[in-house]
Amino acid sequence: MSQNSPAKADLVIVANRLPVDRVVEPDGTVGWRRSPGGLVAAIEPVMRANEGAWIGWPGSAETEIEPFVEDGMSLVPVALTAQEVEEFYEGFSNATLWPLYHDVVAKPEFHREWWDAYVTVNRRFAERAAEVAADGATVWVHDYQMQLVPAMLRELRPDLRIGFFLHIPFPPAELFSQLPWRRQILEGLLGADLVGFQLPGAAQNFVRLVRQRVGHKTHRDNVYLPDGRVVQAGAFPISIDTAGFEELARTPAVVQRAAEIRDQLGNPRRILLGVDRLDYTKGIYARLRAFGELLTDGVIDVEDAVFVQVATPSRERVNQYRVLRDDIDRLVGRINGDLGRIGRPAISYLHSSYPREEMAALYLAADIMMVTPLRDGMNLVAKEYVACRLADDGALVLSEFAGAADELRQAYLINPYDINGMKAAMVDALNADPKDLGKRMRAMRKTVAEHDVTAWADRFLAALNADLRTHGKTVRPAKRS
Ligand code: GDG
Repeated sequence: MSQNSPAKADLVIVANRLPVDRVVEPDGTVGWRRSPGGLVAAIEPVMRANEGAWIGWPGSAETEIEPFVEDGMSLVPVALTAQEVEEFYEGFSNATLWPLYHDVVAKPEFHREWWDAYVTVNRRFAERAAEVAADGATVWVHDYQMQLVPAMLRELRPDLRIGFFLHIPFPPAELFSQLPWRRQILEGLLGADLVGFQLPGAAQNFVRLVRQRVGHKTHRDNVYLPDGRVVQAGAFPISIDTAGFEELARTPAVVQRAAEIRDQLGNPRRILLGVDRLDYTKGIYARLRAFGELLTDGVIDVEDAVFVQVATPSRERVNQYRVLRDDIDRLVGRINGDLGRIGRPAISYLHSSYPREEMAALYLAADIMMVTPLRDGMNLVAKEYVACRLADDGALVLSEFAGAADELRQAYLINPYDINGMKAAMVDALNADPKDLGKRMRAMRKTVAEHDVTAWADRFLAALNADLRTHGKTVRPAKRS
């Protein structure tokens, strides 16, 4: 290990990305900025309480960076070559696993050299974690890019407590079984003591596959390995930094910006909003089509309602994402060309990413939030919208195929494949009685207030350490402010 190696950590986070982005200042100096997102916010307090370390890729190829401390967090970069970025990240992670785990809504590609790169990179992460973890430490591995790390790490360090959490769906056996390396992935995950999923159904899919494909004994959510070890599966639905979003939504500058946005859009009676990474799982195409048809049918008028779609650039080097971008560009162009008027485009389409404050202002400005994924592990945007609606107004149209639909039962739930059903729900939401909207929103706001991201992290870590309470080392809970 290098001289700059961090002190051994009692809590180690392993994730594809470090929680910081590299920034080059105007004067040429290079620094780091904490990346936006709930995961960092949730994990940071537990990291501080346990002098934790975070292992991840810094985000650019071919950069060897020594471990460093940023904003009080000990960060341990893992380098990837340009070829590994292509084969491990863009290839196996995002063109094989991502579509396979999302109901095969795009065709997964299977390439043996991508798999080899996945194995190599997972081993590098596992080795780094083995070096950094203190005796008996807890290691929390995140997401689909890292599914082999638990078993590789256990082999190197049997003393560790290892947890794994999958942020995306875990598919049913019928789909997962397409994967040529299905058994290796299952065995990789079984290296963990606790394997967490967003929903109970995903945990059941996993346990059933382990029984069928690996042949271990299982009972309910437990897997019994021949060596006597028990692996527990379970559902841990992730959430957001609810208080943080409420605070943003109360900030005068954000409130003022929301009014400004409405004004700049020409003060339409209704604003519909979509906010997504530009991803084919998010159902952006179908929702814009539904809106376009409502205009064509004369049910709504462009003078009356506008659709704002923020599509954050994502995975732009992966072919399916390029195709999607062209499809959406064309659809937006056609709808605006056919149905817009001077100064009144039907859809305000923004292919760009924005600061958190602007996101909160958009949530505040929108009367109807459209979250219509074809499949989504959770979908945090739905929860963020709800958290920002301090006045208990606004409507959430939500796909029943988003994990969030399990908790946000009072949303207008839709099947994103059923365009007529989606149109009907949009009309219902547009014409709803404010009292009814208030009742729905209050109930949903209560849910996200009670189940925030800190509660999620605490619950996962408590379950991971449950049987250590009496013998062994446990992770200290975060100090609450
Ligand atoms: C994966 C799973 C699961 C988006 N654009 C901007 C921006 N965002 C933020 C949103 C939200 C997050 O990114 C997106 O989270 P989602 O949950 O909606 O979707 P994925 O990126 O696909 O996340 C998903 C999640 O992991 C957590 O487990 O819920 O199912 O697919 O927080 O606000 N934030 C800023 N500017 C943008 O332009 N600041």
